[in-house]
Amino acid sequence: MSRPAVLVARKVFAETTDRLARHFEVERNDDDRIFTKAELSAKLRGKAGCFVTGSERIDAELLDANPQLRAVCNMAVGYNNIDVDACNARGVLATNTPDVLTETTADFGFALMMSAARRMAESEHYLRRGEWTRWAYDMFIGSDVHGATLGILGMGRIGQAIARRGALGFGMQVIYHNRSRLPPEQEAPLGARYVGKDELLREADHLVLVVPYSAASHHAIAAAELALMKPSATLTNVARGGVVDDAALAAALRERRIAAAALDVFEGEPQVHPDLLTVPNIVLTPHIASATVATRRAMADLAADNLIAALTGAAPPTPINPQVLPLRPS
Ligand code: 8YV
Repeated sequence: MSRPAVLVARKVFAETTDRLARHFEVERNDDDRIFTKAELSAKLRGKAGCFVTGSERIDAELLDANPQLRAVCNMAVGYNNIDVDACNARGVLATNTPDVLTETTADFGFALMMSAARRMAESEHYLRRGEWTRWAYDMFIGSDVHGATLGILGMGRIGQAIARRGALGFGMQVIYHNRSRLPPEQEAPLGARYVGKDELLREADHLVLVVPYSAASHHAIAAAELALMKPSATLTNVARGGVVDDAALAAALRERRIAAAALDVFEGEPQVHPDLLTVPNIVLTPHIASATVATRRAMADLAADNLIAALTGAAPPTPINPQVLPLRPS
């Protein structure tokens, strides 16, 4: 029997593609160029499965052009790049990589929040420009993280891991807003208080966004929301671009309506809204919150585990839509 063919849509660890090659005919993308929609569709011809990242969009048109496709395995926890309804309608399995990146992403989210609060990027740029000629009592004066109120929008796994760092490591009061309230046994160890979104915006000293992107969370933070925040507050986004209205944020930062922001994700990335590049009080990183060697390895391994299981009749470890299982034969 011939082996199923799969596409690995982006360059990943050689160990990952070698492992997949023990099970499948693998087409790789060692140039790591992001395929256009038409190229991706053409590359998927004859493939039973694909290994993708957040950069590849999987939609109804692509699935219809490739009716033989049975599994789409994302190397990311967020899966707004995959039209899950379209997968469900066609019996295509979609998988993601939860859990393995939670602590690493929380570390980075916390680091970004601290950088914004203590003006690390802004002061580093000043130093590099050679402008540091003397000490001054109010030079890059920021706001404390310890003991402050940490506001979390989106209290999933990563939100809770950030809350844990704040509550247990930095003595912060944690408030959060989420679609649903956590059970008391999860709130209690964090001392976390569930609040409405407006209260979250009004009370947080440091607001961290960890909410998945969807039509419902599009521009969840725009001009009206920023207007509710304290002028001394910071905003950190490690969720997805599009959750924040970047133009509105740049205006709020420029006018010092909030103190500072830290963004790892951008609407339309890798493009960055030009206004964000010219405001001083912001830390900008290129979507690297999960980027440690161990975590990226674990994410790649889990995506590969899902693909191997899906196409060999085993149970995929982290399906998004398990209701499509068992998969039809190719
Ligand atoms: C990935 C992420 O690096 O997992 C996610 O949802 O945003 C990041 O960890 C990115 O999506 C690449 O697939």
